[in-house]
Amino acid sequence: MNRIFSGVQPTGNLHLGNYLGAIRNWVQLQRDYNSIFCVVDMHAITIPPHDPAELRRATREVAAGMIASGIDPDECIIFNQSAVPAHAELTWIFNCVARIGWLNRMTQFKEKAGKNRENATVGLYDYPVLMAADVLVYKGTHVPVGDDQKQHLELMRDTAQAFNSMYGVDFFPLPEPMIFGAATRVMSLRDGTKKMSKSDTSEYSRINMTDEADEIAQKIRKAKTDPHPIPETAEELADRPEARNLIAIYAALEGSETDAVLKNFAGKGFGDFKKSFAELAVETLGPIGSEMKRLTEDTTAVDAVLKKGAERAREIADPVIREAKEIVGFLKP
Ligand code: AQP
Repeated sequence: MNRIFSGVQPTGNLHLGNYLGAIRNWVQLQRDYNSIFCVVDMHAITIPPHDPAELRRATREVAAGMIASGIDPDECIIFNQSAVPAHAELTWIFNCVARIGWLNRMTQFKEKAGKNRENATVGLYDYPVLMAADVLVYKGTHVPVGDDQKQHLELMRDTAQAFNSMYGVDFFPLPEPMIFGAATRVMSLRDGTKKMSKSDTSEYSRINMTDEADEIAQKIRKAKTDPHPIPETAEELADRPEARNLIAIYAALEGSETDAVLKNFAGKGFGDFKKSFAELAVETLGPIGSEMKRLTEDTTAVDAVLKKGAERAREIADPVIREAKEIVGFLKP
């Protein structure tokens, strides 16, 4: 059976983009794939400063978000990355395979490092190599991600191929990205050209999965739009990024297409649309948010899922890293 691996960073509150672009798709995939879902806490420390207590809170919250959204911890593996040392070990081997030129092309590094690149951590620069190790240490074949991660997937495939050819083996698979539907890139509610992100300083830029109904409604009411009514065709949304984003999110929440939403609302103003939008968002996220809160009040259940998940993950990763080390020529300990 094919194996999927995907992860979420515990870098803040889970939001609608993480849900529509990633977690909701994983819930569908778990039936057909051997599935590993990871809270990537090692990735989360690549941008300082960070607060250790907040990292622990967010790690549990992400795991709770996966469980509350419908990922079954008995069927799938849910664990936190730092609990499986093989991720770090394979990263070092891959650091000696991947090329600086490849990493220099990564747009996410450029965006996240900002203008003061000299001050970025080595970890942030090396992020895509750790991500390659995350998937390949399980010989993952498919990686469901948002469309922002396509470039990292290319680097992962290049690294696997370079390792195989460097050592004359056919050891690592070349993982395929899986990118889904209308909301592959949910944009900020304040700026339709920026992706919705946990680290955006504006709370009004995103809807968190644990937001209460009145917070969701308020954020949607305040979401940036334009003065024009809702058009009849998707082409007319081309130069209206905020309008396009809200319609796309609505379609994703409803499980329909942009055209169907436009048909329903064409000619109306955004005031009416936002009321229906808020109802739909509360209906979808409300029960998930409540369950997440219940699961994080007493952390025993989430901690038990992560512990069991890490044990199962190590059972798969340990033989792979052992063999990779032998291929490289490291003596057996
Ligand atoms: N806005 C988004 N639209 C669609 N998918 C998204 N994802 C994240 N933001 C959006 C998808 O969620 C999964 C987990 O992402 P992540 O937390 O590991 O990293 P990220 O993409 O860097 O997410 P954030 O929210 O922007 O976090 P920060 O602010 O910490 O960088 C991935 O599959 C991602 O594609």
